[in-house]
Amino acid sequence: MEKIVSLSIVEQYFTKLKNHLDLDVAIVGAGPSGMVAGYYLAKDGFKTAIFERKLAPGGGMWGGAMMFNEIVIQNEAVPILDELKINYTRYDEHCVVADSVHATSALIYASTQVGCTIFNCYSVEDVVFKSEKVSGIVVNWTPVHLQHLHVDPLIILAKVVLDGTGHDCEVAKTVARKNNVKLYTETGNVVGEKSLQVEEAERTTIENTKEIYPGLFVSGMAANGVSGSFRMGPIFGGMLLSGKKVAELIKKSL
Ligand code: 48F
Repeated sequence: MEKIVSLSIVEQYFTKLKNHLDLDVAIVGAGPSGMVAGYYLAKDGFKTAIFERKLAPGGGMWGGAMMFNEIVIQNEAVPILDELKINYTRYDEHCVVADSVHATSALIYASTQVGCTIFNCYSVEDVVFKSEKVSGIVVNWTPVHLQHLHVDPLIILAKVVLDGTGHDCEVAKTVARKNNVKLYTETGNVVGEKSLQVEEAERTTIENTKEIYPGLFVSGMAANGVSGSFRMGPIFGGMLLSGKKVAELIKKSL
């Protein structure tokens, strides 16, 4: 039995990894926008995987506001909650509130249930850059980064890469910095996030969700950071709508 425990895990894991070395869509970051995008892409049959640095997927959604574990979602995004069977309570005519632990775990369940694989403990440290196009990601174990070990990474090819890394816009920054290219932003670079302004930020999150370089899309707070818009705090409708929008844009591009 001892051997079966180890062998079954090793064989199954490497089968899974082998099946995901060449993807339609590689999503960087399992925050709400990345997981919603993963849900809508995988549901329609696109080979999609999310690579998440941390042990637990979920990004900034678990903690609610200051660890009061409730989140606000405005009406426009409620159909996504309904589709993903996420429970909520109506607060007023504009918005509902949801338990953030329930909502986050529901997003993890819904996206993986339709076939989007999440690889946790993976840090994306670079992209594959071929023929002036983002064509995949370069990954390593998060503990390798934490320990500053000099260990070479692995490569995952993808027709499209989605930067869902949140406030840090890590993939977009790397692409601009390392390849001397101009992103489709006002400055040609990552503009950087502004301070808090809820309504404006919720609106621009969706507006800024787009392809910012051939093969590279952005969603969620990464979209706002790249285009220089505001943050919004513990309101999540924009994140969910951004994930849905980017999935639609990516489907059209493939
Ligand atoms: O920040 P995050 O939750 O992304 P999001 O979808 O949602 C933002 C909200 O949570 C919140 C907000 C809403 O009001 O402002 O902040 O934009 O999740 C981003 C995920 O990406 C992972 C990170 O650990 C987090 O789980 N991540 C970041 N950089 C990397 C990464 C990387 N280089 N490789 C892998 N994962």
